[in-house]
Formats: sequence, C-alpha cells, structure tokens
Amino acid sequence: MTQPLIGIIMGSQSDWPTMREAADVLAELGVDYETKIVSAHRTPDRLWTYGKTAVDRGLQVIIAGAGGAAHLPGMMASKTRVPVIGVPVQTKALSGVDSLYSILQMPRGYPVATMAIGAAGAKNAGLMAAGILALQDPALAARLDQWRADLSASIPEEPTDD
Ligand code: RP5
Repeated sequence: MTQPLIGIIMGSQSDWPTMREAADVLAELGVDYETKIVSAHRTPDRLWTYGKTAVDRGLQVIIAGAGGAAHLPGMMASKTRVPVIGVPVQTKALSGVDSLYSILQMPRGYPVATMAIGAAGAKNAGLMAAGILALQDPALAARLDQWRADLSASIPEEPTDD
C-alpha cells in the first residue's frame, strides 16, 4: 500500500461528521488520504509523533480539524513544515467562533490556512488540498477542473418556488 499524500486529522471522534466532508471530496477526486484522531490536549504525544514523522512519511498536506480550544492545527504547524489547513469545527457553546479564533490567530512564523467554520470549511479544505497536489499532478488537475465545471453547471440561472 502506498503512503497517502494527505493526512486528515481531528481532535475527537465527534469531529468526524464534519471532517468526513474533506475525506468525501478527496475520494470523489480520486485522492488517497489517511484519517487519524490526534488531540492536542488528550494525546499530545501522538500529535508530536505525527508532526515529527510527517515529512519523512511523504505527507504533502495536513488537514486538521478541531473544536473549542482548537490547538491541534497550530500545534501541528509548529511541529512540521508540511502545510496545515485548519478546519474550525462548530461547537455547541460558541457556534465555532471559539474554534475559528483558536485556529486563525497564529503567531508570525507558523501559518495555518484557516477555512470556514463547519462542514463547508471541511469540504473546502479537501478541495484546497487537492488543488495543492494538482500543481504537480496533471491528471488530478484535470479531474479538479471537471469537478469545478460540474459544480458551476449545476447552479440554475433562475430561482424557483419549490
Ligand atoms: C476538541 O474538543 C475536539 O476537536 C472536539 O471538537 C471538541 C470536543 O471533543 P469531545 O468532547 O466531543 O471528544 O478537542
């Protein structure tokens, strides 16, 4: 089995319904990925090892989703130079604004490409990761162009009542 180029990580099993949007769109585009639960707070050693081995394992993009005090994407970015795309998971208490600010406000030097809160953000994270890989993969670039054209074609020109 070949090592996937994209890692999808999340702080908890409860993040999976959101993060599977990233996984599903990557599958649609024929891009292999791995999925792991890696929590900045509950499994810090797992986070450390994942970040420390990411380059050697050939990962090219890491999509990291977390909610609340969402330190996972930023901590991962501090541990590896593999680009990290952060997904703020929507929370019950603060609707995900807590997650968004936790992921977005990185100190200078350690960027996280931060997506929108929730499912749209997770889906866009998958598309962003695919776009990065497509820079070096013409076949994937063609599939992504087609995916975008199909989405565009599915939008009606006029609204309907039902
Ligand atoms: C974060 O805490 C996780 O990313 C999750 O979004 C949130 C709640 O986790 P659970 O209590 O549902 O496991 O670390």
